[in-house]
Amino acid sequence: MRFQFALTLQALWTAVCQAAMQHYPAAWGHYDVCKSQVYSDEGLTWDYMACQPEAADMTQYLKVTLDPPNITCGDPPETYCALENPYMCNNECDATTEELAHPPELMFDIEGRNPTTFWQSTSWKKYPKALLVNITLSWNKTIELTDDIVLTFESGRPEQMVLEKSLDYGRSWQPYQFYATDCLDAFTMEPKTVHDLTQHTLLDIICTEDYSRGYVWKYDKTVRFEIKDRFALFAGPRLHNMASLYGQLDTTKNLRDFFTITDLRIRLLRPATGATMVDENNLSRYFYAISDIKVQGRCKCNLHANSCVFDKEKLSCECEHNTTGPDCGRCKRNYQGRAWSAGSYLPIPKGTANTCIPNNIGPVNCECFGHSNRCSYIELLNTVICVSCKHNTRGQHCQLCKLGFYRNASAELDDENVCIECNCNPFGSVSDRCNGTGFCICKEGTTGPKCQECLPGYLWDDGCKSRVCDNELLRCQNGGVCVNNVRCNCPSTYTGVLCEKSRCESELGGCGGADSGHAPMTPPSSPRLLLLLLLLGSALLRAASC
Ligand SMILES: *[C@@H]1O[C@H](CO)[C@@H](O)[C@H](O)[C@H]1NC(C)=O
Ligand SMILES: *[C@@H]1O[C@H](CO)[C@@H](O)[C@H](O)[C@H]1NC(C)=O
Ligand SMILES: *[C@@H]1O[C@H](CO)[C@@H](O)[C@H](O)[C@H]1NC(C)=O
Ligand SMILES: *[C@@H]1O[C@H](CO)[C@@H](O)[C@H](O)[C@H]1NC(C)=O
Ligand SMILES: *[C@@H]1O[C@H](CO)[C@@H](O)[C@H](O)[C@H]1NC(C)=O
Ligand SMILES: *[C@@H]1O[C@H](CO)[C@@H](O)[C@H](O)[C@H]1NC(C)=O
Ligand SMILES: CC(=O)N[C@H]1CO[C@H](CO)[C@@H](O)[C@@H]1O
Ligand SMILES: [Ca+2]
Repeated sequence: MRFQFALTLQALWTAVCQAAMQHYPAAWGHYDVCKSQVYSDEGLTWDYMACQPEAADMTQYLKVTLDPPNITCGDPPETYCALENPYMCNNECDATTEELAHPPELMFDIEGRNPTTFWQSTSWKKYPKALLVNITLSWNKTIELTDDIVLTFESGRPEQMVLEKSLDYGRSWQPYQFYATDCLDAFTMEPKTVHDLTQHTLLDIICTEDYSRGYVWKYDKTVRFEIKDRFALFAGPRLHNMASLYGQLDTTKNLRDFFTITDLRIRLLRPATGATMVDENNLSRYFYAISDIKVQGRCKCNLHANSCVFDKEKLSCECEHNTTGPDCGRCKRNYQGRAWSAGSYLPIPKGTANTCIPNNIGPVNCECFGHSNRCSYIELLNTVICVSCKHNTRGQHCQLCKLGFYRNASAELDDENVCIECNCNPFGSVSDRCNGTGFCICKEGTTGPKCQECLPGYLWDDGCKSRVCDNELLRCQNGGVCVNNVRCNCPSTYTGVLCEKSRCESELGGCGGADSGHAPMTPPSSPRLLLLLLLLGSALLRAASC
C-alpha cells in the first residue's frame, strides 16, 4: 500500500507531484523532488513544497496490545446490562460466537454499520478493586499526528482515563492528557480545557472534564485529544495560516516532538457509573466498550520523503534527497558531503530541502562518513583530512573512535552511534581507555569488562581491596573494628593493619606500655631521661675526678 503526497498550500490548485529527479548542482537543497506543476493565472508553473507523505488513517498500520491480556469479555461467556437501561441485563458476550464476541479489532474496523461493532472489557466484578485496562497502539515507526485523536465509547465514557504517548517505541511514556469527571479528585489537577491554552502553554499537559461529565454520554460518546485546536494557536482558527505553524515547527523541536509519537496508550482507570453510588449488587452494569478509534497522521520522514510504504507489516519512508533510514534520518553512503539535517516545512525561497550532497564535491574528496562537513588540505602531506569530527570520532576520515570510546560493531561507519563510550570504572581501571570490544584494563584485584567487579579474595571499596579483616581468623585486635572487610578502624592508641601495634604516645617519647612487644628500640630522647643521664654523667665525672 502506498499513499502519494498531494498536499499543496494552495488547495485550489491542481497539484501533480513530480517524482522525477532534477539536478541543480549550483543550488543544493531546493525541493527538487517535492515540487508540483500547478495551473494558475500565469499558466503552468511549479509549486515547491515541504516533502512529506500524505496524512492517512494510521489505525490501519498499528498493532494493538491489551493489558491485562485477558480483559476482553466473553471468555468465559458473561451477561451484562445495557447502561442506558439497567433493567436490561440479558446482553451476552461470548468470545466463541462471532456475533457475540467483542475483540479489540472492532475498535478499528470501518464504522457506519448498524449496529456498531465494538471491543468490550469484562465487567467490574472485583469492585471496589479498580478496573484497570491499558490499550496500547504501536506503529514501530515515528508518526506525526495531523488531526484529533477520537475515541468513541459505546458504554458511556470512562470517569477517569489518561492518554499517554511514547516517542521511543514504548520504552518510556509521557501523559498527553488526563480525563476525569473530577480532575482535582482523580489527579489533583485543576480542570482545564484546550481553550485555556495559549501559544506559550501549548505543550502543557492538562486534565479536562469536557469528555467525562455527567450523563451527556448518551448524546456524545467521544473523547478527544485536540490536535487541531493546538495547531490553530499558530495557524489561526480555520488553519488558514499554515505557513505560520510551519515556521514554528521548523524552529521549535519541542513543538515538533509534541505531535510526534511511536505509540499511544489509553489507560482506562474507572468506568462510567452514571451515578455517584456504584450499585454493588449489579456490577454487570460497569465495563468499558469502545467502538472506534481515530488516529490521523503521517509517517515522520524528516521532510525527506513524499511517500511512505507499508510492506511486510511495517511502515517506512521512501527517502529522497539521498537520505536513508526508516525516518530518512541519515545521509546515504557517499552522500555525506555535509552533515545531515531535516528538511524544512517552509517552501523555497524561505525553506530548503537540506539535500544530502555527494562526498566528492569541489576540488578534493572529502569523505568523513557524515561526522564532519569540513575538510582541510594539508599541503605538507598532500592529503585532505576531516576537520572537527563529531560523534566521538577522530582520524583522517573520522573513521576511528576518540580515546575513551570503542567501535560499535553493529553500527555502520556513518552511524551517529558508531563510537560507544568505554565507561571504565574510574576506581577499578587503569585508564579510561578500552580495547576494540569495550574491555577496560583493570587494576590488581579488579575484573569485569568495565573493571567494576572484584576477584575472589577482594572487596569493593573505591576499587578492589584485598580482604584484610573479618570476624574469624582475621580479627581486628585491641578493640579495632573491621570496616567492610578492607580495613580495621583502630582506637587512637593502636595502629597496624590489624591494630596490633601500640601507637607511640608522642613524637619524642618512647613507646611505653606493657604490650608494646614489637616497639622498636629508639635512642633515649625524652627530656627527663636526658636529665637523668646528664646527672649520671656529671656524677661519674665527679667520681672520676676524685
Ligand atoms: C486474567 O488472568 C489473570 C492471571 O492469569 C487472573 O488472575 C485473572 O483473574 C484473569 N482475569 C480474568 C477477567 O479472567
Ligand atoms: C441487575 O439489576 C437488574 C434490575 O435491578 C436485575 O433485573 C438483574 O437481575 C440484576 N442482575 C444481577 C446479575 O444481579
Ligand atoms: C498500564 O500502563 C502503566 C504505565 O503506562 C503501568 O504502570 C500499568 O502497570 C499498566 N497496566 C495496567 C493494567 O494498568
Ligand atoms: C520494528 O522495526 C524494526 C525495523 O525497523 C524491526 O527490526 C523490528 O523487528 C520491528 N519490531 C516489531 C515489534 O515489529
Ligand atoms: C550501536 O549501533 C546501533 C545501530 O545504530 C544502535 O542501535 C545501538 O544503540 C548502538 N549501541 C550503543 C551501545 O550505543
Ligand atoms: C578485549 O579484551 C577482552 C578481554 O581481555 C578479549 O576477550 C577481547 O578479545 C579483546 N578484544 C579485542 C578486539 O582485542
Ligand atoms: C538530488 C540528488 O543528488 N539525487 C541523487 C541521489 O542519488 C542517486 C543515486 O543513488 C542519484 O541518481 C540522484 O541523482
Ligand atoms: Ca467498530
